[in-house]
Amino acid sequence: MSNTATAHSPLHAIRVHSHPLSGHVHRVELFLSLLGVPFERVNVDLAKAEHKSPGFLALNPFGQLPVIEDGDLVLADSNAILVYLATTYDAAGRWLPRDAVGAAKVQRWLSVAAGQLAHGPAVARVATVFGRPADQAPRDAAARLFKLIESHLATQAFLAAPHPTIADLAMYAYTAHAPEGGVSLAPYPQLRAWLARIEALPGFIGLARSPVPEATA
Ligand SMILES: N[C@@H](CCC(=O)N[C@@H](CS)C(=O)NCC(=O)O)C(=O)O
Repeated sequence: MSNTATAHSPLHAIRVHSHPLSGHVHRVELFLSLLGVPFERVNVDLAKAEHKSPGFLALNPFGQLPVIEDGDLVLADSNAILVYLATTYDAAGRWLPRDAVGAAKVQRWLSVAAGQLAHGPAVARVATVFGRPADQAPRDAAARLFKLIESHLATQAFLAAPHPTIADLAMYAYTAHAPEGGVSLAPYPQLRAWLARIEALPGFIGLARSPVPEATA
């Protein structure tokens, strides 16, 4: 799919409060890049707890990344931001279909991204990348999720529609980077082919690889 026609472009770059290792931030920056919407990063130092500072809490009382500023709009939560960007800047309505069933199929996977993906692969990765004690439970949860996705992708190229949607973007980074958390993708050829299809989209940008040993088997 080529860069989507935009409903309109913002008059100024969208500000993304960001961290280079965050998969939640990545899905927002990836979508902006695929849409061709200009954005600028404001890096937030999680190690220095800048996300709990009064200034940041004024933007997001939950004290989490990402947050965007688009003119006067301040918006937190990665999946809410994807919905906003699709509704505002994708005139064709392909990234978030407008019909009831199409939109619901996308929402189903946004819920998985905020649920099983966040609690499985993302938790496993955060432990190794940030040097915290690793636990087997999120790795087992990741394997259960990937097995399910593997069979889902046996009959379709993308998660929620015959073409890529924001569901694929929300699910991408913590799946692609699961080996950094000790979860191998080797048993899931359909899943790896789906990752490659996303990586082939014009305007794709990746999440930085972390310098940790990766699971390969
Ligand atoms: N539901 C939120 C979760 C975001 C999230 O967990 N962000 C992490 C960075 S990847 C964060 O800010 N963690 C710091 C904290 O929770 O204190 C979203 O989708 O934006």
